[in-house]
Amino acid sequence: MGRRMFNRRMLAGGAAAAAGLTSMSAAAPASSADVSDRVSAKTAPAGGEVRTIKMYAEKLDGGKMGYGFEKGKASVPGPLIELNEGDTLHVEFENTMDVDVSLHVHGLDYEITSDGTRMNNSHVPPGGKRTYTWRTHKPGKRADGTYRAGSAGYWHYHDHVVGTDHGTGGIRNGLYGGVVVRRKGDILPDRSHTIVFNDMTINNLPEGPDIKATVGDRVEIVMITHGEYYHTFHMHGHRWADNRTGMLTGPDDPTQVLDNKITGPADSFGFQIIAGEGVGAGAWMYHCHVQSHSDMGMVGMFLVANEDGTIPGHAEHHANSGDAKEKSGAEKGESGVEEKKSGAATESSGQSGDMPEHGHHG
Ligand SMILES: [Cu+2]
Repeated sequence: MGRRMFNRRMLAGGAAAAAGLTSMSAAAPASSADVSDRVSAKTAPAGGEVRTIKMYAEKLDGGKMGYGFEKGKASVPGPLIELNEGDTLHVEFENTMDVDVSLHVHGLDYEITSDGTRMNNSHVPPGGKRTYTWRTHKPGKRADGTYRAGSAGYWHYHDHVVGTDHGTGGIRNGLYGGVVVRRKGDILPDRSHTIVFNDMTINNLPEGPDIKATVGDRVEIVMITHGEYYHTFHMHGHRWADNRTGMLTGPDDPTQVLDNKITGPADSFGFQIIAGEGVGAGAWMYHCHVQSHSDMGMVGMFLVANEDGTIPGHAEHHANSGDAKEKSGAEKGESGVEEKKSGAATESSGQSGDMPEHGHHG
């Protein structure tokens, strides 16, 4: 995939730059076996854009419900929404379901009319539409001289009315998704994946989705928890920092480096890792580390391939076992994981994770 992805990324990135779009991550250099080949990482621009996107709530097979940018394209999780500090997003939301639904966001600025709860009548009846407006701001100082945090961070959105006034039924059935707000200068990933521990599932699947990468890819994980339980998120062979970006700023940054983090309902965090850095290609597990939870299927694979597409040990595993893991993987395909290839929105608008280009303006 190396050569093809290289060209697609460069083309998409060029188009994005020409259009003056700031929400999509810029094109990354070709994926490389050695990250030191990169001259410098791409970074987020300053925010300040005003954009409008469409969002739909839809019923899906198996009793699931999902959000999507296009009709008929809803997914679980819903598509990742990316903003830069200072951006405003108008979400033209439509309810295609037969029950009331809403869109409620964490971490961003919104007026009470965009709260997405019954308490203030900001939900949407069947067939109805409503525009939710989310704003973000840069860090700064208040009039009294105190520091005001910016909006940058890993956040999320979810329904707040299906089933109960807390959206318990909506969340249980899949009405949730990730939000990333970046600060000017933040390093941009090559691609992002949203992983949601929801009750005893990952992304409402019988077992966790595969996350695919090539050695050297800068992969962003947006990790969200919902439902009834506390979990611990663990990745094999890769680590991150327990701060806003998941990355250390330098040798003197005292932030703890982790490969396991406790997470409870409505928590969210994110980080970037270089696939296979220092450890190479492989089928790396990620899972909840509460033993009974991982035994019940809260396990997925971070499939890190070499440039030639091979994954050491992985093929043998499949050949030997022909096990349930492979079967379920074939059934779910790649739809279970919400993936957004940075800078690729112009070439795969049908993909659930891409911000639609027509939604950008200003
Ligand atoms: Cu768990």
